[in-house]
Amino acid sequence: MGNVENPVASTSAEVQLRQEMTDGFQLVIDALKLNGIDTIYGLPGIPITDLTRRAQAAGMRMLSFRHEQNAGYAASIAGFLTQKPGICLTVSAPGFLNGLNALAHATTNCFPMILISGSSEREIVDLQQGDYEEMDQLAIAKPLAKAAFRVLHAEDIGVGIARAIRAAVSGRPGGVYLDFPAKLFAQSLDAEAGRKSLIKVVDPAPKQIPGADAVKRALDLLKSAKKPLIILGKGAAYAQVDTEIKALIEKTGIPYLPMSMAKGLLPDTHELCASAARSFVLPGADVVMLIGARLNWLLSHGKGKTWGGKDHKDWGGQRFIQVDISPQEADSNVRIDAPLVGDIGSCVSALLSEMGRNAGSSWPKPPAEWLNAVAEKKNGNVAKMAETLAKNPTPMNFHSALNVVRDIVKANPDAMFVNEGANALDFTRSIVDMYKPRKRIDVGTWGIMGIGMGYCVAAAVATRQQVIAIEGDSAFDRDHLQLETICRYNLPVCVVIFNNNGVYKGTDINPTGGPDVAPTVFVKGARYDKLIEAFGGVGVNATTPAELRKGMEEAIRSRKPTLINAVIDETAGTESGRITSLNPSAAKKK
Ligand SMILES: Cc1ncc(C[n+]2csc(CCOP(=O)(O)OP(=O)(O)O)c2C)c(N)n1
Ligand SMILES: [Mg+2]
Repeated sequence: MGNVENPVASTSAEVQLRQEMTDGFQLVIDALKLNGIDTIYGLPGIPITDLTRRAQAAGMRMLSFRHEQNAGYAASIAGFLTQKPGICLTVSAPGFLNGLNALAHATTNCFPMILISGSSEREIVDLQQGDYEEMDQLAIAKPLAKAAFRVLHAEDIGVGIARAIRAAVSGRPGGVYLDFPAKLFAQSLDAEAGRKSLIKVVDPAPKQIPGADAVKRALDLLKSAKKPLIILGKGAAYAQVDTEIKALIEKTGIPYLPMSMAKGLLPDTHELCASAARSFVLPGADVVMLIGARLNWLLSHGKGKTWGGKDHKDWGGQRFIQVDISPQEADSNVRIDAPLVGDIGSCVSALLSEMGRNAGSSWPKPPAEWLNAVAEKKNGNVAKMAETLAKNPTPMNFHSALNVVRDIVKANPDAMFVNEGANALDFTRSIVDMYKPRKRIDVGTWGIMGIGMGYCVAAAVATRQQVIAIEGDSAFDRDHLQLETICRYNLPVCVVIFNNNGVYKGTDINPTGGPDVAPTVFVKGARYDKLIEAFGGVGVNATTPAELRKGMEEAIRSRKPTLINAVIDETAGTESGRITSLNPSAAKKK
């Protein structure tokens, strides 16, 4: 073997042979690239360090985070924004567990994401012999994922990744777990056999066409309505059929409510947008068409006082049409009179073409009485809000700060907008209008804190737009070190911390009079702006709307990583923001 004269040099035949080999690392990279996946969010370590290096060397964008949970959130929202599974890559056991939170979040929110984790040796794990980072990760991931797979042989990597992609994006999207034991990466394989084992997934999210009878049933019900309402959910935003949805709203002339992440699907300033009259249209409507929106807690389960019911279990008088990709969604909370099952694009197109066929261009507009009542309520509320926003109290409060944010977003409608907190979330959602689809990304189905900085990174990377984040000082809790990630990649992110000295408010006191502060209270007057300065970013302390405006305008002009510590009146918030009623002790207090 080898060259007799020089044992280190190889014969050309050997070089040839080596060039024709591939390995597990390479096949993972090749399989992802073959399927148009060019970005990985993760954190290196045994056994995936070389995978991160080689992915970068192969031209993929490899974004290293300071915590897997944030990388996972980034991957999940990248999936939402791009309709391709976002990839999160972690090490075994503890890294995997850190990523798992985001995997469950992706599944709950119907975001396509794949968590790829390295794992320890099967035979040792299965005999529980105490391997390095030993854990049966596949078993743990399964209940939290839409699907979970393990690959043991390099020649199965192509199939494993193809299955993961299909599971993540087809039907109702979700989080998928892929378990890659350490030994897999080092396995070598004939390069040609490796190439042939890869799968370029054909039609990963096939259209699902609704039945003609279901379309007709839905339209008959809609036409019978005297007080119709359409609710757009984030599923409608995910579908990327913005023109068709706009056409449906405008052709029917029906007032609509966008759920939080559907804001901007049509501009929030659209005359049919009923956001400012939410508490009037929900109990008032007689027929409600849900498009990619579930009747979960965010819509009070379709019943109770919100919907005109007598108590929390009582149904209102509404009849529902539900457009959803999952046949199991209908009747989950109340009766659905007209389920329309299919992908949102196919369903909305089918509705439009059936409307056109039967009614020509003259689909009957809803009764003027309903439209006028909605408009009156909305205009009244908008005028009231304008008065509140025009005030300039000292110290700055949520409203006077958001008056600035509102102007900045209006002037920069393409900017991505990230939002988390309690009051910092609820006030922002209702005050800051969005003008374009999929710009607003937030706490989602769980109302989860800690998504912010991961979302900022992914939004900047996936869209290349300026990112603005409005963060409660507590919501920002889990995120501090990702400021380093943002600075390291020099991303155009402007984080604004609404600093009210705590969770909901900064005013609670310890009833015992002891030295510990109350559990919801933080260090008074903390300077979050100093955190980003540690990593070379721009820090701004803003105590007035004018300072906030200047800081945000400068951040957007410079595209430099910026953190603005917006000092907010610590008495201004309410317990749990808008969802005080879900809080058992708060409900008792009064
Ligand atoms: C992971 C997680 N932990 C805890 C909570 C409970 N929670 C809801 S809002 C919130 C923080 C609210 O405070 P802040 O972000 O400062 O907003 P503010 O109301 O003060 O503006 C917390 C801890 C949560 N939703 N998610
Ligand atoms: Mg706070």
